[in-house]
Amino acid sequence: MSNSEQTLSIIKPDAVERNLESNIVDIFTKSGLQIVNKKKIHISKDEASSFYEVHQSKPFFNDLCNYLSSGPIIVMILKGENAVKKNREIMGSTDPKMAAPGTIRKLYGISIDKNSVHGSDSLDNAKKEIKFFFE
Ligand code: IDP
Ligand code: MG
Repeated sequence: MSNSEQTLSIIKPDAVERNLESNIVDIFTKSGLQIVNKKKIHISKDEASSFYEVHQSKPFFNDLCNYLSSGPIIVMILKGENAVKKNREIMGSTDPKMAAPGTIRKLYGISIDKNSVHGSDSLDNAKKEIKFFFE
């Protein structure tokens, strides 16, 4: 049975700054995820706060929003079989120190806050996040 999905991926400022776009895109495409849309943008702190709204009560919320708006990011729609789960597996754990070998966060993440990529955590959130950046 085919279960093609779309999910949202973001290459965060720390990875854009280090020119890791093509390395990260290669990891996705080699794993069978297709990039159906991609753009480089620089969002405001208000936009970052709106995107990360679910985390507004967390102690790291302010830093998180400052960080995501600190420089250019690359937002992408990934498409493929079980794309939401597959993207999360390819990304690795939130904390790069805990991430499995070969994952993007293990390869490139600097710290829990500068962890190089974002990925939607459910199909529902994927739809909302794609809408947020692409509609
Ligand atoms: P995720 O990106 O793996 O889905 P979330 O729990 O949704 O992780 O957190 C969103 C982002 O907030 C993380 O990617 C990370 O950059 C940041 N973050 C999460 N937990 C912490 C923390 O304990 N300290 C600082 N930043 C954090
Ligand atoms: Mg998350």
